[in-house]
Parts: sequence; structure tokens; C-alpha cells
Amino acid sequence: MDSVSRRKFLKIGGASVVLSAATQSALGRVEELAKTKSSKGLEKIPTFCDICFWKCGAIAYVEDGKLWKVEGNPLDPLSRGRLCPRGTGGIGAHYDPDRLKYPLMRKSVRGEERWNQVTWDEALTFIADKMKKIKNDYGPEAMALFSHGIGGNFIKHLFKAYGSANIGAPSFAQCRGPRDVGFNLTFGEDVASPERTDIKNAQCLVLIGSHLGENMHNTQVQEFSDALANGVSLIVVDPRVSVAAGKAKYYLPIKPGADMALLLAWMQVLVTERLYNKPYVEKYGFGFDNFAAEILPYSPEWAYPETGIEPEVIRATAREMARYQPATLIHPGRHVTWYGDDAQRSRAIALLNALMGNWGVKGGFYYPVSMDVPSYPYPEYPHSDKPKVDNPDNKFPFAHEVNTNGIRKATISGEPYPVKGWFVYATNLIHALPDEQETIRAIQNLDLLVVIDVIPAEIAGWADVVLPEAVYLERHDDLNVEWFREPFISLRQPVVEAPHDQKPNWWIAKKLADKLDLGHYFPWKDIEEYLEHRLNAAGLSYGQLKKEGIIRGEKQPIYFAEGVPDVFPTPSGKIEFYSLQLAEAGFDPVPKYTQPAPPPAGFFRLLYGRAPVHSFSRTQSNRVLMDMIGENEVWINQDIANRYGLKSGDFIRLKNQDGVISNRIKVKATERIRTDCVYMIHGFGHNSRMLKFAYQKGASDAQLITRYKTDPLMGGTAMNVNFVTFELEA
Ligand SMILES: Nc1nc2c(c(=O)[nH]1)N[C@H]1C(S)=C(S)[C@@H](COP(=O)(O)OP(=O)(O)OC[C@H]3O[C@@H](n4cnc5c(=O)[nH]c(N)nc54)[C@H](O)[C@@H]3O)O[C@H]1N2
Ligand SMILES: Nc1nc2c(c(=O)[nH]1)N[C@H]1C(S)=C(S)[C@@H](COP(=O)(O)OP(=O)(O)OC[C@H]3O[C@@H](n4cnc5c(=O)[nH]c(N)nc54)[C@H](O)[C@@H]3O)O[C@H]1N2
Ligand code: SF4
Ligand SMILES: [Mo]
Repeated sequence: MDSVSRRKFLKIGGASVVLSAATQSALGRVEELAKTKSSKGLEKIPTFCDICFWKCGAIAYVEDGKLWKVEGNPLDPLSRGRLCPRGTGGIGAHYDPDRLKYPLMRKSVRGEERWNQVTWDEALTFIADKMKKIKNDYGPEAMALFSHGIGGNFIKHLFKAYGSANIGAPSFAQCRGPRDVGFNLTFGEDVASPERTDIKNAQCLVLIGSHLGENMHNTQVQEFSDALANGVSLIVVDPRVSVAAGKAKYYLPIKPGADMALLLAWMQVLVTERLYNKPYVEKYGFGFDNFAAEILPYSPEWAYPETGIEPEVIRATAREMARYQPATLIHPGRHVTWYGDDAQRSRAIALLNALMGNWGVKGGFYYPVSMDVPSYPYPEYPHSDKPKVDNPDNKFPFAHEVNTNGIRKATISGEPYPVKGWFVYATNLIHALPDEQETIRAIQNLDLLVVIDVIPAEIAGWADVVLPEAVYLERHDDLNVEWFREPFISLRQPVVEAPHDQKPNWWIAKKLADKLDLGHYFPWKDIEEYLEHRLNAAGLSYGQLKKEGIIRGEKQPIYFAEGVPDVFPTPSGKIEFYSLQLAEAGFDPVPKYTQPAPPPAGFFRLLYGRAPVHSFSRTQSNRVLMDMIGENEVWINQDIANRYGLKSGDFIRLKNQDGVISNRIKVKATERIRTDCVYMIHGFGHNSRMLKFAYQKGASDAQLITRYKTDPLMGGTAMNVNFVTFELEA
């Protein structure tokens, strides 16, 4: 990456990301640590990153068995040879002194972090015995798996072989679930990950609560940077002046929770002024006339008191979108579990995009493609007569993945049937699910809690058995067969050895399968045999993949204009402006607006989001990344701060509507946020004592999220419904 593009890339990430002198020196220290005497010379080993789920292709530089840096792999279409700052800092995960080193078993009561160090054989025998007993007493469905990321694939396979399909990830009900449901109901397909957004070709881009630049999903940030360089007209809607908002042509500081009102008013303008893409809507739309009639009352004047956005600004931005259609992209966002109307709000975003005529069109949403690599020919999984535990009586009819919070609920109530064991792979449920106490109540009902992690995160503190995993730089994982603009596969492979007795997930799954008498589901000797088998079946070379990290396929059509068939797998076969499916299930066929409950007097709505150099609660033990942002701050509007006598740098505590008080957190008094809300970065405020370095640095938003609203369509947990006030005596 040349220095100009590097600077441009980092600039999008906000001033705070420009590698500070301190960071340079931290990297220097790690390099120093790594560079003892060299005899083998320098090796460059390709793999792909796991500091978040974007899976950027990377090249690790290893000298004499020591890792000293990771860079982007130029062959990789996702990273285009550049990692984000988190990816570059990924080496800190390997060198973290607070890592889990050996298998641990709980000494006394759950939640007391007191442990016995045990061997892998002892730990896995204990787990297998418990799992057999649970299967015997309650059936295999009484074991549930929480798993996030590609590393969970072999554990998922083990669970299916054992007989349980109760497998959930927080990436559905706490993240993108409502978005994918809203888009599915409209176009018959979802937005997927990596998002199929054609940002680089958009001429007008609308970010409504998505803050690319702090949200550092690499390809999107690079494409955003390209689009800005090409003069994209940017409209940003956010109660806070995000990094992206700072670059916008129109910045709309919306009242939190009123996005649906704005979306309806925008659509009303486009329809009443007949500015939408008429030929596209006529060709592909279903129920447009009903839709148009339903949105008629939502004028900009109606929306003004709800949103705080002047009618003229609403009209001007709607016209701006119309000007560039079909290359106007209203970004669907990703973490959309906000106010409880989330699937319907996402559907409104889908409909606004449909009015632009951008689905299947350059500058809108493309059709992702992938390489054809057969899955491994395993024996068939056992059949279960029980439905999944998370959604009894199909209460949430549009949930198409398992809801983590549904498993939690069933674990507490024993309904529709008992859940007695949890297996937790790479998700820190204490920070990821709202209402920590509900999670703890569920955990107290379990006969078995197993946690596989790389650091002693909060969830590990509650476990009966903690299994230390080798970090991504030290292991193979399943093959990444990516769906993207162009087809490619990528390989994760070890670049260094695990420093202690940590093991990779595939090894853990296979060993446990043996002890559960399920060894025939893992017929391969080791993961390389598995990978080679899959590549051979696809007519590809494992040798080439090992050497290059990436194999790219032939480019394929991704737009209607290039030959992608223009079919919509909805019930009507068209884009559903009016949804009969929703009407039949008793929901609004066209989205409607409900006003969110306002903050109580003296309270402010708690908002939260991403920091460009951290991933959730997983990176606060990483010394390299902590050197860039070492704690979080709470953004408070300057006038409000003045009223409370607060200035930037002061420490306070936040107290929520239920009396929960946070750790100490630094004040950032700023004009860049509305007066009715405060904002903080998610992931800080660790209370696990074993996380020696991260312990109590900053405050945890999750701890303050004691309430949530449930999305009636799909069961997701809306978390922007909590309010805080200030405890000045920190
Ligand atoms: N309050 C609040 N809650 C949220 C969010 C929020 O912003 N605020 N965001 C939501 C969103 S968008 C999402 S996607 C989810 C994310 O939810 P999670 O994916 O659960 O996020 P983390 O808190 O980072 O927890 C990840 C855990 O995996 C561990 N880990 C990291 N690498 C490895 C590895 O290689 N192997 C193993 N075995 N473990 C590993 C980490 O140490 C950490 O304990 O959270 C959701 N919940
Ligand atoms: N660096 C980094 N990047 C990441 C991640 C990470 O952990 N670190 N995680 C990745 C994942 S899994 C996800 S899901 C995405 C999440 O990234 P995004 O989908 O971009 O969402 P959030 O981080 O939740 O950011 C929320 C933004 O919405 C604003 N907001 C809050 N309430 C409202 C409202 O009522 N209306 C509007 N219009 N705006 C509002 C907040 O001020 C904030 O700017 O980030 C991804 N990228
Ligand atoms: S976006 Fe950053 S952290 Fe995520 S995989 Fe890519 S380089 Fe790694
Ligand atoms: Mo997410």
C-alpha cells in the first residue's frame, strides 16, 4: 500500500486512527519482542484476518518462528492488499500475555473466577460425560451452541452430529437480522455479508445510522473512500456527527428513533412529486398503488416534529436522491437492532431503494457470486422431531435464523423444552446480549457451560470448563468460499505456533466427537486432509492455495444489465411494495411509524457504536490496539455538559433507568451530538479480573442495556431503548 493511499484510508477512519507516535512505538515494541536472532530468514505466509468477520486476506511476516507483522494480501479482492488498523494490530492477539493458556475447570461456584488447570483429556472427558448424560435425560436438543464466526464451523458440525440444531449467533438477533428480514420481505433476498452494496459506483450515498469509517469493514470503507474521491453526493442521518457525517453534503441530525418517520416522508415526496424510477417500478413492482396510498399522509410537515428535520431539508434530500437514480444507494446498515420497529424500518429502507430502481443495478445492489466448492461428504445428521427451541409456536414468523435470546429464554423457562447445556464458541454473551442479568439467570439453570475463547472474557468467568483456543494466526480454519463481486476462496493457515497449550477448534471438535462416539462424523485425519479433499473435489490445487492464500475464479455477471436473471424470489415474483405475507401474518403490509418513548426527565438516550481500532469486546486486551484507543469516552452535548458543570476529561459514572451504575468513564463534551442522547463505544468496561490489562478500562454499554424491545416480526432485541443520567462523584 503506497503512503498516499494509506493516508487516505486512515483519514476515512477518523483522525484518531492516524497511527500515532505511541502506536508506532507499540508496533516497534512488538517487532522488537518478535525479532530475536534470525537464522531461517524471512517467511511470508498468507492467511486471512479474524479480528472481525470481514475475512480480509493477509500476509504474515515471520522470522525464525516469530511473527513481526501482518499486511494485506494484494491478491485478495476484499482487502485489495490493505488491512484496516485492527487487522494490522492483529499481531497483538498472538502476543497478548493475558491469553488463556491451558484448559481450566471451575473450582467452586459459577461466576467465581477460581480454577483448576487440567489436561485436554480431562476437560474433554468431563464435557463428553456431561453431554452424554444430558442427551440421555433430556435429548440432544437440550444442548445449545452459541457460535460466532467461521471458526465455529467444526463445532457446529459436531452439534448437528450430536443431534441439536439449536445453534445461534449474536449476528442475527443482536445485529443484522431485522435488516435481512426487511430486505427478504421486499426483494426475496437479503443483503448478506459482505454486503452486496455497490458503494464504489454509487453517485448518491445515504448513510442512515451506519457510520462507515468508524465501522471499519474494510472493503466498504475503501469503496466509500473511492466514492468520495469520485464526488459522490453523501447524505448522512445520525444524531451524532460521525466521521462520515463530517464528509456529507447533507447532514441530518435526526431525533433518535425517528428514522421510520423520515423514510416514510422521503418516500412520500418521491411518490407525490413522481420522482421515483417509474419504468423500474412498473416492470418489477407489486402492490405499488396500495403502497402509494398508504404513505400519502406522511408528508415532510408531518415528519418535522417527529424527526426534528425541516420539511425543506427532507424535500431537498429526496430530490437529491432522485437526481442520481438508479445509482443512488441507501445503505441498509448492519447493526440495526435499535427500537423494536427494526425489521419494518429496514423494509422501509428496502422500499426506498426499490423506488430508486437500484436492485441488480450498478451503483445499487449487485448479485454476489462464488466459486463452486462442494462441502465435505459427511454422513447424514440424525433427525430431530423437536422444532428449534428459540421460537416456540413460530411466534416470530419471519425469523429465518436462530435467536440467541430465544435460547436464553427457553433456558430460563424450560419451555418449549428444557435446555441444560450451553457450548459457547467465540462470543462474549455477557457483552453481546442485552440484559446481562437475564443471561446470568439462564446460566444458573444449566448443568453444563463450556466456553471456548482465546482470552478470559466475562463469559469464560461463568463457565464450568474453559477451553483455550489458538488464535487465528496459529491455526487452520474451514475454507472461506466467499460470496462477493467476483468469485474467490481463501485459506486460513497457521503462521506461528500457539505459545502454550492452546488448540484449534477443529482439533477440539474432532477429539470431543471421538469421546461422544461420533468419530465417524470426522473421518479425516487432520484438517489439511479435509481441506485438500474439498479443493480436489472442486478441481483446485491445495498447494497453490497454501502458497498464495487466495484462488480467484472467472468474473461473472453481477448486474441485470450483464445478464443476471431479473427474478425476485418473493411470493409475487416481484418487488413487494405491498406485502401480502405480512398482512396474512397480522403485520403492516406497508411500514407505519410508531413514536419511540422519550427519555424521562433528566435522562439521555444511550447510543453506542464502533471504534475504528476495536472489535466489540474482543480487542481490549490487545496491547497494540489499546495503544491507539485505551478506553472509551461518553459523548455529551456541550450545553448539557455545561449545565452539569462537566468538561472533557472529567470522569463520571452513568446510571441507567433501572439504577445500574457503570464503571468510571471519561467525558467528551462536544457540539457533535444532540442534546437528548449520549454516545459511547461498545466493548470496553471489562469486569473479568483475569483480563488484567483491560480490567475496568472505560465503561460497558452492555451493562447499562438492561432493557430491550423485541421485534415482533423476527424476535431481534432492540437495544437503543435505555436511558442514562450522570453520577458526578466518580
Ligand atoms: N451492548 C451492545 N451489544 C451488542 C453490540 C453493541 O454494539 N452493543 N453489537 C452487536 C453486534 S453488531 C454483534 S455482531 C455482536 C458481536 O458479538 P460477539 O461476537 O459475541 O462479540 P465480542 O464481544 O467481541 O465477543 C467475541 C468473543 O470471542 C472471543 N474470540 C476472539 N477470537 C477468538 C478465536 O479465535 N477463537 C475463540 N474461540 N474465541 C475468540 C473474544 O475473546 C470474545 O470473548 O454483539 C452485539 N451486541
Ligand atoms: N471498527 C469496527 N468496525 C466494525 C465492527 C467493530 O466491532 N469495529 N463491527 C462490525 C459489525 S458486526 C457491525 S454490525 C457493524 C456495525 O456498524 P453500523 O451498522 O455502522 O452501526 P453501529 O456501530 O451500531 O453505529 C451506530 C450509528 O448509528 C447512530 N445512531 C444511533 N441511534 C440512531 C438513530 O436513532 N437514528 C440514526 N439515524 N442513527 C442512529 C450512532 O450515532 C452511530 O453513529 O460494524 C462492523 N464494523
Ligand atoms: S476489516 Fe479489518 S479487522 Fe476485519 S477482517 Fe479486515 S483487516 Fe481484519
Ligand atoms: Mo454485527
